[in-house]
Formats: sequence, C-alpha cells, structure tokens
Amino acid sequence: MTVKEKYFELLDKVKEEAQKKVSASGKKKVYYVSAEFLIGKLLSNNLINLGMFDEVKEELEREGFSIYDIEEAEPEPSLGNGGLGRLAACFLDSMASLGIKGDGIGLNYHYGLFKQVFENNCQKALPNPWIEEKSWLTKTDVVYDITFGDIKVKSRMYDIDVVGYDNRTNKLHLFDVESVDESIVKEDSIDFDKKDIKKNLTLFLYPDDSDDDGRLLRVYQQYFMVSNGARLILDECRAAGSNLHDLYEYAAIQINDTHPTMIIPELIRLLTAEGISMDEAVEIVSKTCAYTNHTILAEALEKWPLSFLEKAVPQLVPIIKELDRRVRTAFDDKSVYIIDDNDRVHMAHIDIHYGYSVNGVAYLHTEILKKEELNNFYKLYPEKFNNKTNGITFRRWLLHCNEELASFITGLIGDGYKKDSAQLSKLLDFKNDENVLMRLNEIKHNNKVRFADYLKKTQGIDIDADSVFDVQVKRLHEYKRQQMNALYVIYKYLEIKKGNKPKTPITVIFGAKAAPAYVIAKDIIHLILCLSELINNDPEVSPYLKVVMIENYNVTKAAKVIPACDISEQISLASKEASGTGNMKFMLNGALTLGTMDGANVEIAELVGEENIYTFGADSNTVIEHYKNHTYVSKDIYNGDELIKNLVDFIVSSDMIRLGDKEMLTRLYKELINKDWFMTLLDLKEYISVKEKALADYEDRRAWAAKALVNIAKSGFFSSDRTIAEYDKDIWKSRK
Ligand code: 26W
Repeated sequence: MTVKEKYFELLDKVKEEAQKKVSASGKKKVYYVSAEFLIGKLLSNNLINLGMFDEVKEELEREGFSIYDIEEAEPEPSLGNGGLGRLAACFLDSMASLGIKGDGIGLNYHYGLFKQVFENNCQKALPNPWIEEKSWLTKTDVVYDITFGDIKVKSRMYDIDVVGYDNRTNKLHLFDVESVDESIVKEDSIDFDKKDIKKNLTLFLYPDDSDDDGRLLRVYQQYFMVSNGARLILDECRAAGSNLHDLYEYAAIQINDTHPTMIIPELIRLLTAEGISMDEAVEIVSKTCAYTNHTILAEALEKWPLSFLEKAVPQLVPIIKELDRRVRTAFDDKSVYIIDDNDRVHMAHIDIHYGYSVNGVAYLHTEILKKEELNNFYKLYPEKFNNKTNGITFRRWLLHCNEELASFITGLIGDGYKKDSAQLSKLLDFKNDENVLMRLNEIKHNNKVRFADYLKKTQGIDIDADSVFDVQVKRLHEYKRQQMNALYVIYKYLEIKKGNKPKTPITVIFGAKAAPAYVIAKDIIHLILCLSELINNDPEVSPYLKVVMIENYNVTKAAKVIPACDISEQISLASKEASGTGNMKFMLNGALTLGTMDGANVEIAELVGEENIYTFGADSNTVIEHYKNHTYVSKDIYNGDELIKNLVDFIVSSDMIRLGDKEMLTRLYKELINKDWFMTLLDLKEYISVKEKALADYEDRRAWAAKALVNIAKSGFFSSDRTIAEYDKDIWKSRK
C-alpha cells in the first residue's frame, strides 16, 4: 500500500470517528460566516482532537509507515489568505472543543489563494489545487438556486468536519457552484475570464481586483456566500422550531470582517418574503448579527459602487436603500450614512447600524476603533463596542507542531494545560531551574535542526542550526514593514564587510505571499531574494549572515518554522496591525518578540514584562498624529541621516542592480524616499539598535532561556479557547 493510499484509508477512518461526535445538543447555534478559513492540513489535527494520534502513529510504525510521511501526502486546502482566515479556523476548533454548537459558513475555492513560486528572484502565482478524488469534503444534498441580476446558478453545500478536542464535532459548510469550470484558468497562471461568473465563482479566493471585473467578481462571490448561508440558517432554524420571529433565539451570526455583510439585507429580504414586516425583519436581524472588524486599513473597509450591486444583486438594492433611509432619518451626521455622496455603499456601516455587537481583535485595536476610525459610530452606539483579543488553538500550534516541547511541559506541570491553558503559568516555578532552562534550549535547538532539514529537503537551502533564527513570516504588506527588516539586513551586510562580525551567526528567515495586484509588495519580495543571493554568495559575509525566504509560506510551513524561531519579528507601524496572531504562536513556542507596541504585542509586553520582550518604535498615538498633521516626510529623514541614506541607496547599488531587476529595485527605492506611507525610516535606527541588543543578549543562553520560559508560561491568555469563551459569554450567549 502506498503512502497516498494509506492517507486515504486514514481519512475515511477519521471521518467515521468524527461523525460519532456530531451532536445536536444546544438550542442556539453560532454561524461564523467568513470569506476565508485557513484550515491547514487536518489529518493529524483531527487525530489529536480525537485522542487517537499516539495510537495511530504507533500502529502506522508497526505497518512500516511514518505519520509524518502521510502528513506530506495530504494536500493543504488553501481556503484562506492570512490572519483573518487562520483566526476563523482556530475559532472553529475552539467552538467544537468547548462544546459550543457552532458551524462555519464559507466558499469552496478550488484553487484557493494561489501557490507562490520564486522565479528570477520574483514571486510567480500559480493555482493551488487541493481537491483530490478523496478529500475532507463531504458532498451533501443541500442545494440552492442563487439568483443574481443577470444570471442564475445552482449551488451545492460541501461539509468539512470540525473535530473538537475531546468534545463534539461541528461542521464547516463550504458552498460551491455546480457550473464551476477549472479549465478556464490559463495554463501556468492564475488568469481566467473574470466575467464568466457561472464558471469562475468558486475558483479563487480574492481574485485580482485591480479592475472592475475583478471587483465585481468579489461582489458575486460575497452574495453567493451569504445567500447560501442565509438559506441554510433559516432552514436549520425552522427545522429546530423557530417561527422566524424568534430567529435570534436559535441563531447568532458572526460576520467576519465586511466580506459577509450582505447577509444582513439578504436575511431581511428572505424574512419579508415570508410576510414579516420590514420593521420587524430589521429588528430580528439586528438581534441576530454581530460584526468583527479586523483592520483599520482603508483599502480593507469595503465600499462597493451602488452600480455594482445594481448589476449583481438588484434584489438587495431597495433594501439597502431602505436601511440607508432609516439611518438618514435617525442621524444627521453624513459620515455614518450607508450610501455616500458618490453612491458607494459602505459595508461596515451596515454591520454597525444593523448588528448588535462590534468587536475589535486586540485591546489597542478596539481602542483605536472607538477613539479614531469608528468614533462617529462609537458616539451613537457605545454599548455595541467591545474587544475580543484574538487567540490561537494550542492543539495545532503547540501539541502538533512542537511535540517535544509539549511533552516536556506535560512532564513538568501535567497535561491540564491542554484544556486550561492558564495552567501554563505553573512553568514560572522553574524560572531558575538550570536543568529546565538547558532542556528548553536543547528542544529549541532540535526544532532548529528539524527546520534546517526541512528547508534543505524542500528548497535545497543550507542553514546553520547553531545560528540565531530571526524570523519574519506573515503576509507581505508595507505596514508589516518587511522592507525595514531588509534594510537591517543591508546594515548587517555592510557592517560585516567592514569587519564587524557578529559573535553568533545570524539567519534571517522571511516567509510571505504578496497579493498579485500589490506591486510594491512584490518589489519587496524581489529585494529580499536579491539580498539573499548577494549575501549567500559572498564568502566574506555568508559565514556570519544568511537570508532565506520560505517559498509558498502556508500553514504547513508555519508549523515547521515557528517552533524553530529564536527572535519573532513583529515590526508593524504602530496602529496598523489590528492584532497579529503569529506573534502569539511564536511566544507559545519559546521565541522572544522583537516588535513595536502594536496589536496584541501590547498585551504580550504587559504579560511578560519589559525585560522579556524587545520593543521599539513610535507608538500609535505618535503615528496617528503624524498622519493627522502630515508631519512625517521620509525624504527629510533620508536626506538628514548618513546611515539611513547609505542603507536606502544600497537598494539601487551596482551590486544589487547587477543581480536584480532595475525597474523593480528603483521603484521601491523611490517609494521609500518619496512616500513611505508606513513610516519605515521613522523607526529604522531604533529597530537596528534594539535588534543588536537582542542579538547581544542571545549570547547569554541561560538568561535567554529564562526569558523564553516566561513567554511560554504567560502565553495561556492567547488560547482561542479563552477568546471563544469571551465571544460566547459576551456576544453569542449560546449556552445560557
Ligand atoms: C484583499 C482584501 C482583504 C482585505 C482585508 C482581505 C482580507 C482582509 C482582512 C481584513 C485582513 C486581515 O486578515 N486582517 C488581519 O486579521 C487578523 C485576525 O484578526 C489580525 O490578527 C491581523 O492583525 C489583521 O491584519
């Protein structure tokens, strides 16, 4: 039997076991509606949650198989993009693990986000097929006719089991369109006819939106998701005994960012079609829907031209206009209207006016929403605003990805922490225990060796497990400032060329996908890959500094690199990272954070104390003031500081131009000097000095281990079990 056949056999067995834990208990059901669910591979995760992992692992060994080879045979579903999608996956795990009756609702993308390959030191995007003849998808007989302005399509629901940790099995409902046609995707690319909705509706997540066809396709996708979702919810609630007037006693709908917003007018449309008055329908829906905001970036707060909606979903337009009319009647502040003076529909405004809860995803983010970005709404509905600091599932991000650390922790404090993550704080008792600290370092080293082997096997790259692993893995965005880290690399390269060698060699590890339409992000990837080639081929430098970029960074690769990390780079411009969740994964796995006081970094710093984290950079108030007063001018900093000028100029030095693409490097160079919207140069010097301090501190391996121990001990707060318990207590109330 081949490894693949063994995988398929296990897949069937796990589905069977998971099915036994499906439960109908609970009156109110939570529906988590999201454009993305970055669920990752599921075999080992499900085996752990079913309590079967160890026995299956041993059974396979007896049969001559390794569970890790079988994991390799499993394709990773690429149903998500980044933080918001991975958060949704963690939330589904925690709902099932806490026994909450809660299902996910999303789309069954055939090619998901995209597969990243590096070609000539540039990102190339390819389809990411994941659906094989057998997969975690179970076809159901739930089908709906979905009507758009110009076309009708047939949908079908596919289910993926969401296996709770020693608890119930819930479902992730993914809707597909029966007429989808993978063959319309052009060979060796992710291009396809964006007008052919019947065939393309569920091909890609976030298809290129650099033109109207791409943007319109997003509207079609969003409506397809929410129309199916609304029908399913009403069908299930009626089947559970609801007369629809009491819908909010049977369902709590969490709207994950603005992508599912149209579920509000769609539900109102369906309820009024049942003879319920508009007034009552609005009231029912407003008591059923809650909204999570994941970003203050303007480009993410979706505003659709009314003309798009009139073309794609004309049946919703009268309802949206009515909802807007009610707002205009009630308030005279035009900044809160749903439809603005340019006939654009502000989706978040619908969520806030017609949902009963608005939550941010970390303390600082929610404060910024209340005081700045959504202050006009906070004044109207203070009682709706609440914070729910994000979390991560410790099943995947410790028990599975870092078995050696997990069993070491169990040996020290028992395994109560697996269900009650706060118990990790018992580790503080060992803060001065020499043996524990040395063992922690040994586990970290073993994980670094494992990752080095993985990188050699997958990308043919050699890295030194005795070097410091400085890791920045996340989506590529200028606000996350991978470009600032690249400028540090240039600094270090020039220092070493001058003879200033680091005591311990440094390996800077990047992993990031850039949205295909995001040109500057792809230029930053190009800079990193060129620096990697220049440095790794320079015999004077490569013994002391190495730069690598993980190709096609995804959940599987995250699980390999996170346990191996020493320094976790979380260097976003303060106020821009709503929360971050990678920061929590690194903390849980014993890395130290080097970061700005942004997102959940603020709560990490509070928990571990300033001596166990490296923070730097302008704070969010300073940054917000710069934007307000237009007082940040990168050119002034560039012209006013010799060091910074040299680092930035290096981007277009002859060495780099020889290696790279002149147009791309020059464009990035000019961007930094003339725009630098995310203030890279503002924090650069402080970043360099704090990073040098962290690297110097690394020399005292015992002291470093003690800091790592405190981080692990204090990471319990960031379990998504805690987050979901808060959502249920404060927002869903599904278990009252
Ligand atoms: C491409 C269109 C688009 C725009 C915005 C896609 C996805 C978004 C999301 C709002 C971006 C996102 O994933 N936000 C991240 O959400 C995480 C979970 O709450 C947070 O931890 C991150 O800080 C936030 O950037």
